[in-house]
Amino acid sequence: MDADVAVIGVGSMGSSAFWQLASLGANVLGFERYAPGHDKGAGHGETRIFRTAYGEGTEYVPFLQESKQLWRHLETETDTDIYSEIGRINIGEKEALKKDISGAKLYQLPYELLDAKEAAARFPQHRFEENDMIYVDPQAGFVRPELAIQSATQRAIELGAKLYCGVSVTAIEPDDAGVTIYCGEERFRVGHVVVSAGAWASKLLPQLSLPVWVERQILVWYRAKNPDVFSMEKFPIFGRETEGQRWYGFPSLDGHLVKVAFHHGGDEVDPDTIDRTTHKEDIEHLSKFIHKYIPDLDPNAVKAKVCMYTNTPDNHFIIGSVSGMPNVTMLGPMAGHGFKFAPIMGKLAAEVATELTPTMNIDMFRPDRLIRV
Ligand code: PYC
Repeated sequence: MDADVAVIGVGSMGSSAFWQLASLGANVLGFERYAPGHDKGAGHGETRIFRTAYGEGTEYVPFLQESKQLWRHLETETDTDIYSEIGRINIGEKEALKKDISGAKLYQLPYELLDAKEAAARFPQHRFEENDMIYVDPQAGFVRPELAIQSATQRAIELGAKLYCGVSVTAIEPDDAGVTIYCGEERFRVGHVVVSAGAWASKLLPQLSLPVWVERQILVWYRAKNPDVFSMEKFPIFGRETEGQRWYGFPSLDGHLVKVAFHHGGDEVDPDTIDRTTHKEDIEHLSKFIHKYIPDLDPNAVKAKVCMYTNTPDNHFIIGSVSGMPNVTMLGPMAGHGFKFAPIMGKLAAEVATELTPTMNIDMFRPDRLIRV
């Protein structure tokens, strides 16, 4: 055996599983086709949203609470500044905010609800519609994804894990006694694998016919005309539903540029052939929103990046073991909203992979709800 456990894909989720497995004392190998914190998958772009109430389902709230603790723990272990709690506003008609509000009530989370007039006085950078309601989540913030991935990976290595970087896993063959990992001509034999390959997960486990699809997403940076009002202190993260589109943005980290993006609405792509160049037509719709709703940003985009969501049919994550494959734990795909949960989901996957009882109930994420072996 080359190791107890191998993590296939040391990215957004895999780097946390790698760290958590090493923390549990497992003999662990990681395989990553690019360098940790690369920009070819779903773990780049400077910022990722962290929220406390959760429109995707109140069931996520306890996972968020654990996740925040673990982000803080990773910061302490690695002496880094990964998570910044600067608050978030969610803008939409009342119906769109219903789940945030019910989650906040259920878990007694602090929040405020503003009408458009009140919000315009507090957040003059935004233009609001008359019917907009604004949910303020003071305990939300953002995570720095590249730093998070690199820190978790580095910490795992310090704890004894071994990383094969720049190595593509071409196939994995699980059997009753363990798993054979193929990297071209080279083979490794391990007791268990955690598959955290994101957009590549279905290619690595073709026998599962995962009903997931990869979506091309564009992150865009706009220049602030008056940078002072887009600072972390004055411009919280925002999420917004406008004209049928969900979009979101962050304050300026460099004192000049503000990152904004649509949530969904991208084309279905193959991760091996995706167009990573951005084009005028990728950006123009968002730029119209910027012009109309955040006019203190110059609507001529300064830069843009491509990233990927790997969507599931019910929009929930895929995490846990697969019936008939006792030595495989799936950690993702994460349906385009997983980064904020990385440390708790990595921890839970590490527990499953080492046959510990998971410290939180992950039934809602079980792979078997979607696949047949
Ligand atoms: O959690 O708001 C979010 C989000 C936006 C894009 C990906 N996740």
